[in-house]
Amino acid sequence: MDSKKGSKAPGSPDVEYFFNSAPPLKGRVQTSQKLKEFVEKIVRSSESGRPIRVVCVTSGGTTVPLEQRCVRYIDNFSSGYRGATSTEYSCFFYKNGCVSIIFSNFRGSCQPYCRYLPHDSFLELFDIAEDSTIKVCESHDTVVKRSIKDYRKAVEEGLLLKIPFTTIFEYLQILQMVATSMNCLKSLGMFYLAAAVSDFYVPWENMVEHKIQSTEGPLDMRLTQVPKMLSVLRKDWAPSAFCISFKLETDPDILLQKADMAMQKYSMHIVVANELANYKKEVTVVTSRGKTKVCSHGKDHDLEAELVDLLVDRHFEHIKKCGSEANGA
Ligand code: PAZ
Repeated sequence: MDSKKGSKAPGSPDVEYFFNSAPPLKGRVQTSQKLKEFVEKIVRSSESGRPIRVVCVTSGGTTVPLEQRCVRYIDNFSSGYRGATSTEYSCFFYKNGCVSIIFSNFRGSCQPYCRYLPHDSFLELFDIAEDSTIKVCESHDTVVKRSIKDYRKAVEEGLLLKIPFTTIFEYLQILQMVATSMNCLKSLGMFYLAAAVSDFYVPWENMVEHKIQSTEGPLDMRLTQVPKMLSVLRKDWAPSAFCISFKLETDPDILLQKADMAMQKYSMHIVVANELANYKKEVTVVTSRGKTKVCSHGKDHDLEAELVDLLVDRHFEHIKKCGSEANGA
């Protein structure tokens, strides 16, 4: 949207422009410190003979603010279920203790270890006992205990670090920080980029400060293309990490072709292709070796179980391959 007269929108997508013109990330110093401590702890464990894999899972949508003092924004449909569920399965398939997850998620989207809790109302979880204390309803007792236990274990053992974002500016600044912190882990790092990231945005300097007024008539918007950060992640931020991106389309006729293109263009190791109409029931794992369909087998079965199992195997192969390359094999 060209609402600030005289300011120049960049003619082409540009990574440097994006980062230089983005509003500073709130809490950058604290986030960077937390990341540093998290990764250092992992490196220490790896040095003492217990190689730990680190998976950065991105999850949920991103918003594109339309005003600097944001009242309105562009959003998307992503619930964060895939990222949250995959986080839990990753802990399972790598075997607890052998993987740490950096879970970067859209604020308010699904969280790991919460998927068995009721979605409708938080208040339905609780009852007031006769002595006026609050207790969990008997019907939810088992799932609540299990969620608390699994979640606390993951956090206390340093296996889960959550870094939330809301806007596209925050998402990409955080991804850059996480990726550069994980670079030292080389092939032990994996990126599982399930977040639905906006392809278009309004550069901060072109954005009006105050709420857009309807009295000014119809709204003409010009959105700039978000630079393709996947290439930067692969080439500069964490070149040895194992990278999986997701591709969502609504038109089944172009889905696999777009996934192939994404794999080649951004040098992804794997692209997981899914179609909006059935993304909870079926995905296609696209690799240079071919395509594999992964399906859900019913209402109570998450396809993420098979998906993560397959991806963990591929990550181990990648680690092995990088190890033999480093040893000149
Ligand atoms: O978050 P969710 O479980 O509702 O949806 C997951 C998904 C469809 C956003 C994910 O599988 C995906 O395809 N992410 C990438 C979307 C894209 O930018 O193409």
